[in-house]
Amino acid sequence: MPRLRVPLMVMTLFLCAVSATTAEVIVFNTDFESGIPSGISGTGSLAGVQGYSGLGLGADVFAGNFLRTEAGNGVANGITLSLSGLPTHSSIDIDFLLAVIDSWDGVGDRHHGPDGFAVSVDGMTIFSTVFQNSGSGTQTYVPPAGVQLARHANLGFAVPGPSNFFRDSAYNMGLDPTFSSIAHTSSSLTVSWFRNSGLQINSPTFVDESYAIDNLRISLNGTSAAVPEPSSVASLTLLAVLAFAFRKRREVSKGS
Ligand SMILES: [Ca+2]
Ligand SMILES: [Ca+2]
Ligand SMILES: [Ca+2]
Repeated sequence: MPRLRVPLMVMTLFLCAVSATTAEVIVFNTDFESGIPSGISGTGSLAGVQGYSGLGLGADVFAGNFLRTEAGNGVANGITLSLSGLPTHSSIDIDFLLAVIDSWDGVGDRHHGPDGFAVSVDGMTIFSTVFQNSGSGTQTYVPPAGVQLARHANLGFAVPGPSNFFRDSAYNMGLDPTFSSIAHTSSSLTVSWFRNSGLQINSPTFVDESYAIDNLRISLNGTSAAVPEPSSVASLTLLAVLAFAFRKRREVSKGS
């Protein structure tokens, strides 16, 4: 049956295309404009973005409210997102805007700092750095291209008012490759944002640096696609055309 070879080969290719098809699926997405979504716990509270408003590009722009905390060091004092029931996947992307607010003192300040910030996935730290906004210390974080949205800018918040010590910075961390294609396969996911050193308390009521996140999005990579992607649709169309041609040829062959 030599005429069967072509359709069978095409069908095999098509099945391969379907089984190899993967998709990116967004499983969590918030801009904090409708409150704090379920799944988020910790010390964060909603705050107006003040001078951060409008910083960013495209869909990832600071606006309205973000989730801010002035709490101390460690995961228990940070912000945590917990998701469960995730479909099969091979890795995740974490997109978020980060506001580094007021007097982060970097490394090498004589009295304060290093003011460290970290992110963990399922308890494993994947990002750890030191920020500097103030007039002393140095920053260890070197933002990749496109990540930094503002640095040493007065964007609001400090109780004492604008000064060189209470400047601010803004970053689109989703553009830092650290937060793309993070190996992860579990059906549950825990992401924590937290300080891991520093935190300067100037009075019982005034913490002189804080951070906030906005436009938080979690995407899964390598999920099984329920709907064939365009390449598979093209294969399906090709298969249908060839099957039709094959049938026609067989009908002609029978008739002859
Ligand atoms: Ca917002
Ligand atoms: Ca400030
Ligand atoms: Ca400080």
